Amino acid sequence: MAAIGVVMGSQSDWEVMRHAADILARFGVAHECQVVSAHRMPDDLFAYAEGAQSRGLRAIIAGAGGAAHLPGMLAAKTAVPVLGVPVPSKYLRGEDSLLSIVQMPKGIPVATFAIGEAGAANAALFAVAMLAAHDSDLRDKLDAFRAEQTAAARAMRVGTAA
Ligand code: RP5
Repeated sequence: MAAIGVVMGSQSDWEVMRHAADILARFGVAHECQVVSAHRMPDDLFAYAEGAQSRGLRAIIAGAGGAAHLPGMLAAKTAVPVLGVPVPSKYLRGEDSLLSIVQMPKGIPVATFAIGEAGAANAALFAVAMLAAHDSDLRDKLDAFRAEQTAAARAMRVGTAA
């Protein structure tokens, strides 16, 4: 049973959203990935949101570009936390996506992440952290992941040694 749903408005979003799936796979978190277009599949969007809680989803990572209403509409239809990922768009480079997702009116929150692959990966890391609050194995894996990053950063060298 999937704990995290990864949804996106189009197949063209996958290049970005696969970074969320990669992180979830790395942490061994059961997840599902699918296209649920808000404006082309509104009935599917409602069905997905309405079934999220009963199917055991603990969070939904939703990526979309342009007038990106997918995360907000999902959040409007389910109390399962929605993590929004602004996908870079063709003409406005994702600033439209970001503003569409982040500017939710008061009352229906969407946690919004950075534009593009960093946002997708961080949304997944955030979901892992949420699950890790009640899962010590996952917390250990998250600590190890961060320790690895710290070691890699400490090993960075620039310029020429004197
Ligand atoms: C949005 O429109 C999708 O999330 C995607 O980012 C964008 C373009 O979709 P396609 O025209 O590539 O299907 O709904």
